Amino acid sequence: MKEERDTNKVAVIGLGASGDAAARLALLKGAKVHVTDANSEDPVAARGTALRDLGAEVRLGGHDIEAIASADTVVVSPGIPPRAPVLAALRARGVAWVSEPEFACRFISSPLTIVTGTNGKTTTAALCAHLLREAGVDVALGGNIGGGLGPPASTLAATDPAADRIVLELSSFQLADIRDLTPDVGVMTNLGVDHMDRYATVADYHRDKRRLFEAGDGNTTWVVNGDDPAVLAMAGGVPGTHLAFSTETTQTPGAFLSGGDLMLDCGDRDGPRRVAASCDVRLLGRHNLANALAALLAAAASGGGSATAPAALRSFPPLPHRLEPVGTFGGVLWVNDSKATNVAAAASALASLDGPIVMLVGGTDKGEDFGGLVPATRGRVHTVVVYGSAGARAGAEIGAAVGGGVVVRRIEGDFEEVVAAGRAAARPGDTVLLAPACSSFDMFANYQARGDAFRTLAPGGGR
Ligand code: UMA
Repeated sequence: MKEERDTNKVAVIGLGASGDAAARLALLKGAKVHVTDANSEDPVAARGTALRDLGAEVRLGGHDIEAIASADTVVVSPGIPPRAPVLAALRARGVAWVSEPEFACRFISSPLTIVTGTNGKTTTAALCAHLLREAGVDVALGGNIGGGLGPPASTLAATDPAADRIVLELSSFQLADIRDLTPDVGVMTNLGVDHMDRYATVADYHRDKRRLFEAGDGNTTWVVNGDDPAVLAMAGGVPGTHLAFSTETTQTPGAFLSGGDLMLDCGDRDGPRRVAASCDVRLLGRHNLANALAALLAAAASGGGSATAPAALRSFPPLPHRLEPVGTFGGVLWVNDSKATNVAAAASALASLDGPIVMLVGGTDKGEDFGGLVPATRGRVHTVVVYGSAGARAGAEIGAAVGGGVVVRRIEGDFEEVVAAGRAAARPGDTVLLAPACSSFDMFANYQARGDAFRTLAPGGGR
């Protein structure tokens, strides 16, 4: 039997940053809004009170399936996994839902540059927006990016006047439930393994990433990683214009390195041209050269000229929690890469730094094989401090794969003890690198809080 739906009602499930923004957008557009969260504590409670004052119906501490199912549009927060009971109940009733950026984009008419990928998507999206801004384009940045770097897509959709171009970072969780959202420019930075606590298989995770390519049309320009066979396989045969970036080979049309130069060839009559020098990129590591090439291509495809690129690259600082140099204390450099929440990202961080390194690895176990870190440790890392709920498994897998020559030290105490163990192992000239390869939720609210704690504890003075 078909449900009776209220065509002017929007239900929003989850009252985090994205649910809050979606509910505000729906209210602004004159919809009746039902907002619900399984949690009823602050900050969810405070958001609920504010939305109630704006006219929303708010249900906290559980979900009212009838109230959700009676809405014409159901918006689901990205942190709610598909197997959550609320979604299982909706599925059983034949009720479909959309992700928050999909809902937002129904109210955005500006062209969209969408950036996704396993790693590097925040840096690429933020740098692309910066390059466009410095080239004089009126651009807004948001989406998954969070961390104070940009708002949810719904906040951008509620902004009047709208920017001429919107750059959105989207996660696989958000891409899973898009429907009509169409990228003008779509960027895939790379495809690796992540979120194995949410997906049964890597193929399931990649299936959600593939939604980006399914969302485009013949007018979409694709910017893809020419060094990543999984990306190339996924993008192959997709309608639209294809540009690739590479740090390994000469990619045309696309972006590549030549000597110390960053080269661009957008497939136009100009052919390959030098746009900047590698040393204009202030970010550490070869993977950030790849991100810079991706951002340059995406900015060019989004209407940004390249004349301002060298100065724009030079004025783009390291982002917080992404290979962020915290300082040198007692001759030891401390580097915060708290955003390295999977093995591939942590291995990239390691490969970007010269040894000797003391590495801090641990947090919530996402089910990845920590042995994947080992090739990048060779010749660089002398001590790995493992901790948190993944600590025992990380220690065993790294220890087994690395053999002798590297000390693996397990800390069962709090994060202050972890940092103290890092300090004790480091000698002047060393780097202490926080690249946890895990999410943070066993000890912290999120990776930002973990990075902030590392920054605070790094100078010492405590234990
Ligand atoms: N909840 C329910 N019912 C359930 C389960 C959960 O109501 O059955 C509630 C929770 O109590 C919580 C809310 O749903 O209040 C879930 O919120 P959320 O986890 O979706 O968090 P938001 O604050 O909306 O943040 C999300 C993104 N978080 C995740 O995808 C986990 C943020 O990305 C993003 O910045 C924000 O939307 C705006 O778009 C962060 C992230 O870590 C940065 N992303 C992951 C990553 O980059 O690896 C994907």
